[in-house]
Amino acid sequence: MNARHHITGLDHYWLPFTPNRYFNAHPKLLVSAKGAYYTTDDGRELFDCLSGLWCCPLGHGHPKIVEALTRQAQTLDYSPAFQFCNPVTLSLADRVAAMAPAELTRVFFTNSGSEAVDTALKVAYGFHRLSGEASRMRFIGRERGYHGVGFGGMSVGGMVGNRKMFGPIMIPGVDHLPHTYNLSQMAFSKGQPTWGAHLADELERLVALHDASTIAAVIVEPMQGSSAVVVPPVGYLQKLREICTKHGILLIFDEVITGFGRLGENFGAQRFGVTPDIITFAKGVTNGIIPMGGIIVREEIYQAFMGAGAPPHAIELFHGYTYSGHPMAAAVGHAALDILAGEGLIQRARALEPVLEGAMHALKGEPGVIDIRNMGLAAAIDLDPIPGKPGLRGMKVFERGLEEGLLLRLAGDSIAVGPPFISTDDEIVQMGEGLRRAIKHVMQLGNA
Ligand code: PXG
Ligand code: PLP
Repeated sequence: MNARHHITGLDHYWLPFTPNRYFNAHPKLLVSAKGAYYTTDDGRELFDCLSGLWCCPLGHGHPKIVEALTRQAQTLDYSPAFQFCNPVTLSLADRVAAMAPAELTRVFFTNSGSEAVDTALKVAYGFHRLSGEASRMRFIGRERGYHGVGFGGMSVGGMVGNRKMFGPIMIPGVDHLPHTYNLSQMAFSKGQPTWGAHLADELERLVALHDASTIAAVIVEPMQGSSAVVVPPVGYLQKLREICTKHGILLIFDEVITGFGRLGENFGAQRFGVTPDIITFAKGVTNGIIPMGGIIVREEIYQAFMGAGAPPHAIELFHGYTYSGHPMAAAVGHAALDILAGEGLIQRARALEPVLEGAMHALKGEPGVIDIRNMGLAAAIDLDPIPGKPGLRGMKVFERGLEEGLLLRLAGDSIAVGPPFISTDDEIVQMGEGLRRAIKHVMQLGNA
């Protein structure tokens, strides 16, 4: 991708989570998308290996979504989020709650995963405060966790790069569980590793250190996505649930990636058989087409706010966004959930899981491949880093992937994939083989 004299805007745009100087030297523009493919400005087709940024499982340009957008724009394009609601948003809350475990009944909408996480943390803290336990102010996150980039989400997050510049402005009182990844115990595991459930006992240690009376909530991704697909050990989430229940600590599952079918069930909660107190979601709820996120909470949590003794005309939760429950997003949400159900795409994701597992684990033994892991329609490959140049090998494979017609996701020297649920078996096998060729090519270059 070169000869980009026609590109304008490079002098003014600041890209998120991107090496901007590298991008300006090697700009990459996507100009259209249809189904599971993007088209670049120089006319190449790229298979959408990560479903956008994990958010477009139903593919691009679905006529039902286009139709829903058009209809909603003509009917009610915006309605104030405070003091008013609209039928589309109300009924979407019904549908989202119906997909969640039965105990989780109330939906609060946001516009992103980051906002969903900050909302969940505020609700968890407020719940305890209203329940007479205002000393529960701490949050426990986990190493390698990603919970977005708001102040709360950044603070409970555990990816060092996202934290180190901002140490002094983290929210106070946060501690972290150890991550569950251990190469020597779980290299090349398929699905859930059998080693590691005991790492949940570290929560008991944190409770002993801080005292349960100071801890509001534990927040984890049921399967870590951003730090390159870290699958929870068998029994680990069950243990976290037991320890939280025992100590009156709320358990928040951040399901921004795992929600809406990525693990072959509505939510990770159902795939793992563990019910949290709060679920955060975003991305797939609208197939990524209009931003939307939110939280789903247990009825008791909602009722704690409603029953707090304030007069009935008083606001119970001083929190919300101009675009909470935006009708355009809600209309797309309905269309996305119609497609998910009508086309049987969660079952399809489940059926594709062994295909993806086979395609990715077939790369075991390629030079430079040090681990492969997968669950649902998510997988990652770790590459042996070039000594002294972390991330460079991954970057080269990512670039070579473009030559192979693959839009891969780069996380340091890991490559993550999360293909659309509409992928064919063959597309997934071909993705694996294209990745193999990209890795072979880069390994032949050596450490230069
Ligand atoms: N929580 C989780 C678990 C996430 O995965 C967020 C919160 C934040 O959502 P927003 O909508 O504010 O970005 C996320 C987002 C990747 C990748 O390549 C992952 C995310 C975003 C962009 C890229 O893994 N996760
Ligand atoms: N900043 C200012 C000055 C505002 O008026 C508002 C909302 O009214 C916000 C920030 C928050 O914006 P949003 O509700 O889109 O999150």
